[in-house]
Amino acid sequence: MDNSFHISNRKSLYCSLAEGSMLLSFAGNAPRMSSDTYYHFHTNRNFLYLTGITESQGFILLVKKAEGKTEEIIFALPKDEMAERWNGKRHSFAEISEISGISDVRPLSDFEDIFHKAAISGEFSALALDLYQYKPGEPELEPQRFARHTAKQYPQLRVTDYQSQLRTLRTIKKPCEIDAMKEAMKATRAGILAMMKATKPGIYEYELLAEFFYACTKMGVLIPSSQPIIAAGKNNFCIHYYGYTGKARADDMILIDSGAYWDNQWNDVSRAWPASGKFNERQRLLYQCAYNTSQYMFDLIKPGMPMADVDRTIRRHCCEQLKVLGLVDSYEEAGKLMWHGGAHHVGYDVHDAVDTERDSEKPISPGMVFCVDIGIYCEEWGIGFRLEDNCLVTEDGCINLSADIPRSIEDIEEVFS
Ligand SMILES: [Mn+2]
Repeated sequence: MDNSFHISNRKSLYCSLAEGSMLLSFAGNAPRMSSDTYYHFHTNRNFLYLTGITESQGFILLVKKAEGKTEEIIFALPKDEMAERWNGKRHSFAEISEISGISDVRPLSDFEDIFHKAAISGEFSALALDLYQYKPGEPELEPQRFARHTAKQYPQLRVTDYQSQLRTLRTIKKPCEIDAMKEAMKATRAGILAMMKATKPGIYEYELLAEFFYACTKMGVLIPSSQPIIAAGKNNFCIHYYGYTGKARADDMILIDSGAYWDNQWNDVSRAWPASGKFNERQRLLYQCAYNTSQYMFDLIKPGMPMADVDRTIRRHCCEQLKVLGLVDSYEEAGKLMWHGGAHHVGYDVHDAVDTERDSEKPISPGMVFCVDIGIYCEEWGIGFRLEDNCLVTEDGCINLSADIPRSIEDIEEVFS
């Protein structure tokens, strides 16, 4: 994305930052897998949103002084010929400056001194950090470590969490983000269609995984997905199943929950189809409940509706149909078959800018992109699946960004004919 996107993101953030504040955002490090092997590095999304830099270990210091004067510095790994011989080229400081639109780029080693001088200058009373990702009991993350260090060394700085400001910004997508999601959707579609076309009774889940990766990678999507969920039969009853070892029987439903990634944006799409290519009666009855509900939601969603209403309406609409089938007696029993919520934002993260209870009653606005996700898990019938699409909110309604990926019973069966 063009640096004007990241410049405008920082500008918006400054508006919500109090004078006399500093803000630090860390790119992060890839965790060690074993010995000298590391997991694939996935840059901290807030850092990426603010800078466009995908390299590890850097961080950005933003300050807002009295009278709204702002300054910004990126600290990054300097060039290192030997390290680059092994692990690939690092950006030069000029390149970092070009990507981010920040002119002041310095080596990591400069940070301690600059931060110390600012912290004791008397100009600042608060330090904002990205603290939301930490869950008690998990290993401490960089922002938590820095919060502890600040509280001890610089008690005059009140440590705050800037996640809610960033969340507000990130939930409204700019045109370049929507373009990237649409581009990603071409690969998502190709990957899902490849899996549908390869499906036959007796196929293993890992064979479908290979089809998905092959189709996406061939299109230049080198991170084809956050870990794809590909399940058959009883494995569909594990919502986040990553086994890939199951074998589909003719009567099984296949469930996939996946999405490609393009220019830092994710898709998150779920589809389900019968391993035989033809829905049997019970599969048809249940699938039609989810499909009708999804169609109903895409007709209904528009700006002004509270976000939590998406979830509530999905539940009510789907539950009414499950009642007709005799699978539940009342709305209170919906949870027997509907095991998860029906809406979450998607963008820089697959579960983007996590909704808190406070956010969920806020009205939907144009530029939001969230999943409309209808899951039905009927253990009694041995059928579990979900239908999940990506919904872009427009000025007067919404658009289904994943509408081209077969979703009606007729369109799915057509793929197999
Ligand atoms: Mn999903």
